Amino acid sequence: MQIEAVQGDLTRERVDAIVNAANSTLLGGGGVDGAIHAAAGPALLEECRRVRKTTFREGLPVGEAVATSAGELAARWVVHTVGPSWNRGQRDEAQLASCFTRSLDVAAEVGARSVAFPAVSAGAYGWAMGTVADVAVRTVRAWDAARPGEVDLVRFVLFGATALAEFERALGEVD
Ligand code: AR6
Repeated sequence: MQIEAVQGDLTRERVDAIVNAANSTLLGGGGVDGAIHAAAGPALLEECRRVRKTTFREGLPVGEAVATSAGELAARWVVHTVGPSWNRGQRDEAQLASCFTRSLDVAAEVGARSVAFPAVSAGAYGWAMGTVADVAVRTVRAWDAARPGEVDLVRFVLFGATALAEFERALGEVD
């Protein structure tokens, strides 16, 4: 698997699946979630509503993931995951790791071979970017080791230079 980090706007990624740092309602919000819904158009919200009515009536749990189609985005699927909120006291790295593991599980299930992630939980949810980068890189590598050949490319798409630097550092540190 190729794992890379770039600076950019996740909504413009031409990969099979982009991952949304959503909240449990799946009904949109600010940050990357708001940008994805704005770029995808109303079809995405419609499908999220359907997922809520059928599969996740109580909301999508923290650390879980679910795939929908991607509306008008260039990507084919949006994989929605809910990161833990540091600001609300959700400080378990295993929950954050689960977002990356479950997102890749779900992406592989729908047949995605290239997946782009944002820095889940590093915005409104308040986790330190360096921690998110470490957990993200470590977890994606472990997933690939467990399921080799299933996903060819994971790209971390970061909004700012500081975020990119943290992911580049994490990628450069072999554990
Ligand atoms: N492309 C790439 N990265 C982005 C983009 C973009 N278009 N927009 C923002 N980011 P956040 P969270 C970065 O807050 O911390 C929402 O309201 C951003 O700079 O989007 O998991 C949801 O509905 C930051 O580094 O996600 C939830 O309620 C990173 O994406 C809550 O926020 C994640 O920031 C989720 O909070």
